[in-house]
Amino acid sequence: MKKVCSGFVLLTLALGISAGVFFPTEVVGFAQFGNLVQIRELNFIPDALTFPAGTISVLVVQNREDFITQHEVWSRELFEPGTLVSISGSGTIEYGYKTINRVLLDPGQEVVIWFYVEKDRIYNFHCNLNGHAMHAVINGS
Ligand SMILES: [Cu+2]
Repeated sequence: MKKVCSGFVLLTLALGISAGVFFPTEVVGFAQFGNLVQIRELNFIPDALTFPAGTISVLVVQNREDFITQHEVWSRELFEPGTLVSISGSGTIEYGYKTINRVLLDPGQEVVIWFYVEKDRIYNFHCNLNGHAMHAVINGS
């Protein structure tokens, strides 16, 4: 299962970079960084990450709960215009007015978030679904 998922991420990276699907051509060379967060037992693991500033990076969040626990990923900073480049994956993306509200993840689902990392910027993401109080943070440095 783990190999299939990392294969999917690599395929996504390869397709995005080679086809230029997700990026304007001038930033293709910078899209080299990615990190994986898994959700287990009502936690984002890891819950603190550092991404290189000045890059378009990819964050993959996977729901890996053993039981039927749905989670959400919502983030003011990641989803705001000017930050978010592309979003995909098997989760359910909910759109608001001109922006993305959140992504719902059932066990086994994942979201792939491409975003522009600014220096010294903090990107929080959360799940408050069904009384959860889950939080993780990405630092741009
Ligand atoms: Cu949750």
